[in-house]
Amino acid sequence: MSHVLDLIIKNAKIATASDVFMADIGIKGEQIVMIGSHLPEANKTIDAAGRVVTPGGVDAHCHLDQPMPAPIKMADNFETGTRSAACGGTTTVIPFAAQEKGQSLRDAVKEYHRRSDGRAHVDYTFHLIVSDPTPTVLNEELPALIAEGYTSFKIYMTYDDLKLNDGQILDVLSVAKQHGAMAMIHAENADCIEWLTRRLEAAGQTAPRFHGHSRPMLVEREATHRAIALSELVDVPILIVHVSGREAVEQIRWARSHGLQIFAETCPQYLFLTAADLGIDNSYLGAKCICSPPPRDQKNQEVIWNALSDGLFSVFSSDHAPFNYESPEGKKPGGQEVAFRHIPNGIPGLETRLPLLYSEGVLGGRISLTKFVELTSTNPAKAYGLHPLKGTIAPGSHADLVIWDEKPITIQNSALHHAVDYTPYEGIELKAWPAMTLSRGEIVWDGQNFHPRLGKGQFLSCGKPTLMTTGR
Ligand code: DUC
Ligand code: ZN
Ligand code: ZN
Repeated sequence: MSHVLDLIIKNAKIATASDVFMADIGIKGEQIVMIGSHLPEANKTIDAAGRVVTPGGVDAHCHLDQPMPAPIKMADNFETGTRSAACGGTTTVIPFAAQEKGQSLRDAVKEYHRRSDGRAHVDYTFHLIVSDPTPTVLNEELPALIAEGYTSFKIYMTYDDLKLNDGQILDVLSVAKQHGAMAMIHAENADCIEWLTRRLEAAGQTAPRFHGHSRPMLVEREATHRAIALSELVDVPILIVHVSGREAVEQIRWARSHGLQIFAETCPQYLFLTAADLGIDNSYLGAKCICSPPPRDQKNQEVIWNALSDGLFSVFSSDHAPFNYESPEGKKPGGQEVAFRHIPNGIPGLETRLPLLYSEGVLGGRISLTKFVELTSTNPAKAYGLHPLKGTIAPGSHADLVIWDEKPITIQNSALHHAVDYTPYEGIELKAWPAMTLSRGEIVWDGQNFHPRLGKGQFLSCGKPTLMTTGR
C-alpha cells in the first residue's frame, strides 16, 4: 500500500541555524513536507534515535574540473567530486566557471555546463570567475548571466592569469551593486608575492616551505584592507574568501564595526594545518599542503576559531582544489619536483570539511550546533541565493539531510571518495562522521557505502543573496 509519505526520519534531534529540537521529518519525493510528531505512515522509516540530524552541507567554495594551464589537471571532476562531497555530508557544491582572459564569460559558462551536466551525484551551481572584464562582459554578459541565476562571482587580486587591477575590481563591483550579485574576493597582493618570490628564488630558496614565506600575512592583510576600501567606495557588500589569520580578521572586524557589509569565509586548512605542514628543509612533501593563502601558526588558528564562534565568519567552505601528489598533472608538474612557484596551489577537502568542524568545533566545545549549521549550510545557501530550498530543515526544502554518528574515526585517504592520492588531514582523529546522507530524499551515503546518483544531481539557478552581517 502506498502512503502519504515516502520516508520518515523518526526521533531526530534536528539542528537548524536557529534551534535544536526533537521531531520526526516527513519526506515526499524530493522534499520535506512535514516536521512534527505522530506523522502519517510512510513507505519507509529510518530511526534516528539518539542522533543529530542537520541540513546537508552546502560547500560554497570548491574547484572541480576547472581548466588549468598545461600540464596541470584537477584530479576531481563532477563525478568524483560530488561523490566525495556526499560521503562527507555535503549535498550542494558551488565550484567555479572560470573565464580565461580573452574568452567570453558566456563561453566559460557553456564549457562548464559541458563538464558538469549529467555528471553530478548531488546538486550544484556555479560561481563565475571574472578575469577579463571587457565592456561586453561588464555591460552585457554579466548582467544577463546574473538575471539567468548566476548571481555570484569571484574576483582575484593575485595569480597572473586571473588577477584584476583596482580599477577593474571597481568596475566589476559596480555591476554587482547594480544587479544585486555577490562578489567574492581572493585577497592577496600580487606584486608583493612576485617581489618576495623573486628574492627567495635568487637565494635558492625554492622548496615547498618557502611558498609560505612568499605570502606572509601582511600580503593578505594589505589586500583585505584594499578590498574593503574598494567595496566601501562602490557601496556594495563583498565576501572575502579563505581568510587565514589574525591580521585579515582585524581588517574585517574594523570594517564591520564601521557598518560596512563585509562578509567573510574561512576553511579547514586554517584550523587544522600550520606552516610546519609545508615541510622542513628541502622536503618536497610539503607540496601536499601548498594552498593560498598558506596555513599560518597555532596563534592564528585560535583567532580563526574565535572568529568562527563570535560571528565574524559567515561561511565555512573547503576550497577543495584537487591535485594529485604523485602526478605530472599535479604537485609534480611534468614528473619533476619543481620550485614552489610552479606547484599548483590547492588541497582536497570536500569530504572532510563537515566532519572536521563537527568533531573539533561542536564536540570539541568551540562552537554550538546551531552555529555549525549556520556556517556550513544555512549561510552559504543564503549568501548565494539558494535558501530556503537548500540550507535548512523545513517544509518545502529539499530533503538534503545528514544523520550524524558520534564515534571515533581516524581520517585515512584510503577511506575517502575523491580521486586525489592524499589528504592533508591523514591521521587526524575525529569524533564523528555522517552515518547517512540524503540528497533530495535519496540515500547517497549510508555510513559504509556510497550509493551513486549519477546525473541526478541537478544544476540550481540561484536567486539574489539574502545574507546580512551582524555588525561584529
Ligand atoms: N587558492 C585559491 O585561491 N584557489 C584554489 C586553491 C588555492 O590554494
Ligand atoms: Zn582563492
Ligand atoms: Zn579557491
